[in-house]
Amino acid sequence: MVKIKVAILSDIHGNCVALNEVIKDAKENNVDEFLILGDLVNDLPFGNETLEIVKGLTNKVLKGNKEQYLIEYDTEKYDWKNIQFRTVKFMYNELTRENIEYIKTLPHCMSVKYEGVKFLIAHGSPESVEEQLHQDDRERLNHYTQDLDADALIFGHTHDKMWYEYINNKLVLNAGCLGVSPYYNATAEYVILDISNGKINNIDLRHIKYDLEIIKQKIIESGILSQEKVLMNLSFCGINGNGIIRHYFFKEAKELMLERSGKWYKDDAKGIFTYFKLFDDDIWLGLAEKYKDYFVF
Ligand SMILES: [Mn+2]
Repeated sequence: MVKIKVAILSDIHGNCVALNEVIKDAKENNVDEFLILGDLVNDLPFGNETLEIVKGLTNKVLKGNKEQYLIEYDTEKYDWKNIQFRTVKFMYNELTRENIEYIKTLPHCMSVKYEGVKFLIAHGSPESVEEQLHQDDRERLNHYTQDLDADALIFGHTHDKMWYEYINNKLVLNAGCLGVSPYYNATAEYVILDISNGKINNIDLRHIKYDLEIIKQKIIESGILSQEKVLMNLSFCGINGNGIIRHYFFKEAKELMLERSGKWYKDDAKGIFTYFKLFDDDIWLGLAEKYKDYFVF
């Protein structure tokens, strides 16, 4: 009987420090194969470093919405003035041409099969790189599993804690968030599946510690802080246990936009505004002032 161990890594978000710790743990656990579910780059500024690791690990890699921003920016060169968009521009300028071309080749979902078990993997959902599937979205989860031509549907994107259950006899697994999980201090989430004889025999939801101080120094050295500090601070809140601050910030920004304009987000940006949700600069900076005690940069 052949046994295989498959590691599922989702939402790295440029956290190459966490990624290296996860790979080390996976190898110690005799993982044979890696699946990587998108949002490889963006929020943390270590894009090329992260992509080099990813490319060396596997070719079973999906794009996420964060890659989609860069792909569309490369095609359209939007002239967005918003402060909020500066981190995407920074990443676009940081990435090598080879890496921009690489992310353009990535699919948003993929079928894979190991030892007779068929998986459909996606970043958001099988239909969209941006759709969020939470565990309480019963109607959508039923929709995606009732005629699913696979034994398992696996995705990430929501940054919910890892979860799984069987729906319509299919395994539905959210692989959590490796790079910026908002629920823990400096802890990466990923999943190892044990597969043999046409069955998934074990689902191991793993939590791996990494060194926050190394990331902090790397952020300072990256130069991103001279371009934009607010999103960087919010991302850091997302990894140092203050994820709730990031949550409040975006919730309040949406409410202030709604009050002002009748819409949650600015809608004058072209193309990727459907993915990339923009707020007015004064709302963005006002909230940064409000939450500055939680910001480290
Ligand atoms: Mn995403």
